Amino acid sequence: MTIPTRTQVLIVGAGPAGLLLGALLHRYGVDTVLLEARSADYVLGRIRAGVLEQVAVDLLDEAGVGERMHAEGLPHDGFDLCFDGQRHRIDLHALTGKRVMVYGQTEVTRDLMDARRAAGLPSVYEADGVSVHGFDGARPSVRFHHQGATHEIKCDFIAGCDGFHGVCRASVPEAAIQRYEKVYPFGWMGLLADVPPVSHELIYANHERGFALCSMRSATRSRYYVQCALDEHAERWSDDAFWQELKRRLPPDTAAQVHTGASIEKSVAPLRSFVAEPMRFGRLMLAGDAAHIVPPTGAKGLNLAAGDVGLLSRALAEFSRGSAAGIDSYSQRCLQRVWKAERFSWWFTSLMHRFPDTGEFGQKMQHAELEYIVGSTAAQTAIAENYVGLPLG
Ligand code: FAS
Ligand code: PHB
Repeated sequence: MTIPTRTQVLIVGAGPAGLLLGALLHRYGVDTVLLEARSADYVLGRIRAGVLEQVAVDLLDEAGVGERMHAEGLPHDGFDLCFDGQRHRIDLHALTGKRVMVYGQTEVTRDLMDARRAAGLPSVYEADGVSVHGFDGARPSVRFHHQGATHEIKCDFIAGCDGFHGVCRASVPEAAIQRYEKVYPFGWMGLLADVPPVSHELIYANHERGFALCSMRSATRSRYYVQCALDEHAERWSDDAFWQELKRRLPPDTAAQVHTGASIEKSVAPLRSFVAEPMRFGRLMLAGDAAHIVPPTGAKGLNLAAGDVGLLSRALAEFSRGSAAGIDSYSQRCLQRVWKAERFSWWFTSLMHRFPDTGEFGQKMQHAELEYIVGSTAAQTAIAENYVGLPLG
């Protein structure tokens, strides 16, 4: 492949944000080049999100990559809250008229990569030493090394879709950016296994030993999480130790139905809430985890990334037709939705996890809120509205 020296939008990062942005811009007739630090296989090997909001489903359809998602994804009308050995269903569809789609981030990424390859759009994987330049003016550019050669690509905009540890946000002058952050005093240990899920819907469990989540990727592949100490390492846990701990955190009748088996993947993820403001710096536009992080409790990370690039793709297409209105309002419109998702993710994490400093009074508050929720249609509607996703605006 000949690497171009110029394009309209240079996308840094081939996660869901970068790939979906490239697919949407292709639909709108805007040229892009995609740069990714890792190999495509490495990106596909990362096991992450599992739940898509309708906004994300609609954007994937608009990008022309929804076929396999509709064929293989699992529409879910509700999920269970579990505490005191009882499961209580939150009926998303009855409360909001909406549902969510269970379809793994790995499959979303695969569909988007396949579509980009089929369209012959330039993508550079294993791009080393990416650096971004001139975004405070009208002629930004990106430099990188690839297969022993150094390249520079001039562009109209740089889309920083390079995740929390990427180079784009890190390249913004300190005085131009404000960060908000909360790091949680625990992590999630996740396990993926080719066993049938314990239930047809997700189960979020609040237990004295810690939070647990029963999720899935299909009718034959399950994804489970247990809250763990921050310094926990997955390799220190046998599969059997994981299964035993998961079962201890579920009601006995549910635990008895858990299908166990060998793990395909097992990893520990830290939990953090983070927002960088603003999300635009001249011709550098941040989207997805490059701009914000949520604890995965509310299943918002991937969905926020999709919402960002839904707004960004339209703004960049408008700019190519002569209007800067979308670009100028991008950051403010994204952050309105980002902060609401940050609040829900923080609240749901605070409700469902055991914190070292909760204390007996704090425990009583958690328990009282859970009991209030299961007895209140209004409280359940508030949860459901946020879980199915707020409008893109
Ligand atoms: P991503 O981090 O997915 O993608 C960024 C890409 O940029 C990566 O491929 C990276 O290699 C590349 N990159 C980085 N630096 C670069 C550079 N200098 N040059 C070029 N490329 C560079 N969300 C949920 O909703 N549910 C979950 O259960 C869940 N679990 C998660 C577990 C983990 C361990 C992590 C880290 C996140 C999890 N998330 C979850 C959130 C996750 O799904 C993100 O929200 C989602 O990946 C966001 O997508 P992107 O913004 O594209 O960022
Ligand atoms: C997942 O299936 O990975 C998943 C589902 C829901 C969440 C977090 C993770 O809230």
